[in-house]
This record gives sequence, structure tokens and C-alpha cells, in this order.
Amino acid sequence: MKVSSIFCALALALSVSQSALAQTNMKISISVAQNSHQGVAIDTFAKEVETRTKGRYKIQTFYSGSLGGERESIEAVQLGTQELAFSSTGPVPNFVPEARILDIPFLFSDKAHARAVLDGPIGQELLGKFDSKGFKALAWGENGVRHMTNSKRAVNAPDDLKGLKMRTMENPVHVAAYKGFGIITTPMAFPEVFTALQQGTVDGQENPLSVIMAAKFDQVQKHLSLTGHVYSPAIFLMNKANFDKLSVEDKGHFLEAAKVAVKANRARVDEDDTKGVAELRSKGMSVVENVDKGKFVSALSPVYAEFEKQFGKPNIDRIRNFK
Ligand code: EAX
Repeated sequence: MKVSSIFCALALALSVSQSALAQTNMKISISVAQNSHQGVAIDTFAKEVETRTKGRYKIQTFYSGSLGGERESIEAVQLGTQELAFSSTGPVPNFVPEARILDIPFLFSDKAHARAVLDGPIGQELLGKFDSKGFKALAWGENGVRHMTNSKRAVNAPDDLKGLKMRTMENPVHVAAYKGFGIITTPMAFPEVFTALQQGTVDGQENPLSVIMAAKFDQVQKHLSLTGHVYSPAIFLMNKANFDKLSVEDKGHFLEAAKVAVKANRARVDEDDTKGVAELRSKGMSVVENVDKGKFVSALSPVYAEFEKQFGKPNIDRIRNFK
């Protein structure tokens, strides 16, 4: 073998072994505990990315708001100090106003309807709105159908909500709607909620059964009402520049990994919804299972009129009537 070809072979071997070793680390975070529908989402995503890229990308997972609340995580992703986040849409409108429409109360008839909208053309269009804001939105996930809890009284009808001081997400649509119920709204980041409930800074909060269980709110809340007042989407966000740097093949791997993760995430929400009431009862909560939804919907009619003006009735109807 000529010296030059030995050199060539050596260089090749070196570059192959280097690329096999080269590992890019990325961070992803959630605001709730690992043992939750969101933990399942990011754990599955991390595993899928690693397997699909043969270990070239390693996703480090952070739970329970250890890197900050959802707004802070989204900010970090936008700035690029954190590559990825999985978040509810709570604080998303502060970054991408078009996403506000998804958080209108009683917009979706059930989870199946919401999933169909998010996976269909409307959801895909909305994912595209994140591009110009410094994000690549990989996929819609699920936080779940939200219900109300409080420490004061059983909520059977909207009148029971009047004067309750409740923590809300930092989301303008939620704040407007809950004011419409007569609730005294206190927007707050999720990692502060348990303490606020415990210390009585607020009387109540609202979240899906998945979150109520994962956060152990049963320890600080007596009453749960299955109001199902709003469907809460979640989303996989990635820093746009980080995504753009990936090879075409790796982009596909990240998108596929998010899809698989969303499947696992939604399956866990279904599981939590099935067992949630019994589990929370066994922990001492008193649960109102059947509320008169119609009354809650009509209590919001002045707020809906406002939403129709803001978002355009045809846009709302397009979601409502999507099949
Ligand atoms: O994403 O802030 C909230 O109430 C969210 O539902 C919760 O952090 C899960």
C-alpha cells in the first residue's frame, strides 16, 4: 500500500470514528412531574430521537419546572438557551397570538374532536405560525380536558364560582372567560400553584385530571367538579435555528419522534381520565361528576360575543364544525 493511500484510509477511519462519537446534547423540559402524561411525552421523545439517530442526539429531560415554568421555558427555546420544551398552550399566545383561538372554552366537543382538528389542516396551519417567531413547532400534544378544583365549596353550577379566587394560566383567553364566570382570576406560573393553594393565596385552580394527580393537588383541594370547561392542548417546541441545522434525515427523525411521543402522551391522558375520579376520591376529594354544561356555556355568552369579534366567527366555526 502506498503511503498516501494508508494516509487516506487512516483519515477515513478517523472521521468515521469521530462522527460515531460525536454526540449533540439537547435539553427538553416540562413543568409537571415525570410521572405524568407530559413526562411520558418527553421520555418517549428522548428515547425515540436517540434510537432513530443512533445516539448522535441525546435529549436530556427536565421535570417539575426545574428549568422554570412554561413561559420561561418557551422564552428559553426562543432565545436558544434551551433547545426544546413541551408545554401546554397556556403561555403560548404571548409568543404566537394565533394560538389563542385553541383555548376558547367549550370549543371542542371532546378529545377526539380536538385531536382531529390539531392533526388536520387547521392544526398544521397553526404549527406553521411558530416559524417566524423563532420556533419549529414539531407537533401538537395533549394536556387534557380541564376541570375545576377548590377548597371552599362544591361547584354544581356557574353561580357557585362567583367570588372564588382562582389561579389561572397566564393566558388572556382563560382570564377573560373565567372572569365571565365571576371568578376572581390570579394568573400564576404552574410551579407556584401548589404552595399558593396550600397557603390559601388562592381558593382554587383548574387543570386536567392528569395534572391534578401528578401535582397531588388532592392534598390541598377538597372539591373537584368535572366542568370540562376547556380542552388544553400541548405542543412540542424546538428552537428554529437548532432545527434548521439538522440534516434532512435528522429533521425527519425529530418529527417522527414527536409523533410517537404524542401517541404515548394521549394514551396516558386517556388512562388518567379513566381512573382519575376514583383515584382522587380515594385520596379524599369530593367530586361532582355531573354538572349542567349548558348552564356553564350560557354563562359565557357575553364573553363568546367578544371572542367572535376578536377571532372572527368563521374561524371559530371552522374548528367547531370540523369533522
Ligand atoms: O402543563 O399551567 C398549567 O395549569 C398547565 O396546565 C400545567 O402546567 C401543565
